Amino acid sequence: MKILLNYIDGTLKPPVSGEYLDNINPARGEVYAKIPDSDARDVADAVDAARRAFPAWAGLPAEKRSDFLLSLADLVDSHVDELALAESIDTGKPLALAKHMDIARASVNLRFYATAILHFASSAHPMEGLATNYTVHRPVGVAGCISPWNLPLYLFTWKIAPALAAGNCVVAKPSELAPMTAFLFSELCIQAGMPAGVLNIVHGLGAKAGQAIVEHPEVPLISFTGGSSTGKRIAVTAAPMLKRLSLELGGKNPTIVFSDCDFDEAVKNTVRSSFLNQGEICLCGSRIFVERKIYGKFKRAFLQEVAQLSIGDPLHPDTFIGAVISEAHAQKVMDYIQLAKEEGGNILIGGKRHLMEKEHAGGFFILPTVIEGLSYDCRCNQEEIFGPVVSIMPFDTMEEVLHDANSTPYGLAANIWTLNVQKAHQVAQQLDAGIVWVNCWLLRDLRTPFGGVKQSGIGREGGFEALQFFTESKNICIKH
Ligand code: TXE
Repeated sequence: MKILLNYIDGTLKPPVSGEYLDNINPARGEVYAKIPDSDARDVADAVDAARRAFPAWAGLPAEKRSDFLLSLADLVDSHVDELALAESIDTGKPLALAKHMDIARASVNLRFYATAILHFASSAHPMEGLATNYTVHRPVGVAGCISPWNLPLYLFTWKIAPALAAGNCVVAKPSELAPMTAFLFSELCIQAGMPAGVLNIVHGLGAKAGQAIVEHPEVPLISFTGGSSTGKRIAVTAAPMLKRLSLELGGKNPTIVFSDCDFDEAVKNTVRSSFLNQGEICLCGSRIFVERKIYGKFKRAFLQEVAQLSIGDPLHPDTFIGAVISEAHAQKVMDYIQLAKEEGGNILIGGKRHLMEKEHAGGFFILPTVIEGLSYDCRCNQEEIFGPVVSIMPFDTMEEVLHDANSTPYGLAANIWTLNVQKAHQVAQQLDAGIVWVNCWLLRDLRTPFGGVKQSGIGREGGFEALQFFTESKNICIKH
């Protein structure tokens, strides 16, 4: 059985406690690896190492830091098959998705920030005849980066790449539910000759290792992606120390289908935006509002496509829906399906666990589920389920759909389907969301701001926004 280690001060180390946690393969429901049950002592070692490494790393020319990140990207590319297999086994997601989305994107994240830092220039503000101001962006110190289980290496690199490119050293904690690719990444860091202490990876529980990172007084900024309730806890812990926070939290995203859409495209993409990665993406649409004129037709076509989705062994090349992350999460999703029935919902398809045989008999599979008849304000339409479950509802007017779409405490992403440009602009402008896709979904340009409004988070990642988050701006004013 594989035993993972922490990556601290350039070397792989067991946890100080000597204790390990089980790492479970969700498609089999079996323990297949052990991960360090780290605590505040491991975090303290990691922070010390990061602090020691900081002056030299921050003092390197940006080109040098860029070179390190580019070599890491090359190593991710040359290990894509191994990393994708590890990601699939660790999370239950389809292998093909892990390869083409997760690992491909991890490499792109590293390359993007390796090159973005070369263009992150200082600005000058001359005061005619009096003085000149110039503003420099300095790295902050030790950044804490805490990432979730749904897109493990993808979101891990999305945080550490800008942090490192900007000249910070990092103490990172991947999710205890999906730690494997971060561990493999630490081996790649050693191979790439990353200077000791620049990146430190501490494995373990959120409430113990994660909390210790947030509590550590020498970690002045925290970048977190995960559940909204965890985000709030982090904010409470960080507030008395006035730490800088970037919180990317949950979503309950609306998909709005107008009758003047490209029908086939809308159906095909709504299936994808509902069920990709088992619906375990914060950007997935989970409330589908369809204009009443085409509601019946859309529902039939949508259900027909959903019925054809292949669910099962994540390693099989044709699988579209794999296992959800854990038994506890599967139970949470099933509890919401039960609640939906109590709230008056009618299960149009799915609604059950998908039972498999042999080595997958203990796996955490849930059939893609579509629910009709729920009111816009019931709990199933307001709370994040984060699984292969969507609710479909008819609407009559733009005012009505805007009201219902904006009714949740969340505001991460939204999806609009219409060929009427004017309508697309009107609706997009009025939706409470940080990201709106019109006639597409998950089309990402990494230069654009990424993040949510309301309970979906604080701050923006992506592009120069992330580099700004990971740096302090200092203005220097020189009198002529
Ligand atoms: O996430 P957690 P969980 C949502 C989704 C899901 C729910 C809970 O609805 O059902 O959150 O999932 C670390 N201090 N999303 O419990 O706990 C933890 O170890 C510091 C949405 O798995 O938020 C992990 O590394 N860190 C989402 C990370 O936080 C702490 C992605 C995320 O775990 C901590 C995942 C603490 N006190 C879940 N407690 C998205 N928006 O993409 C936990 N952690």
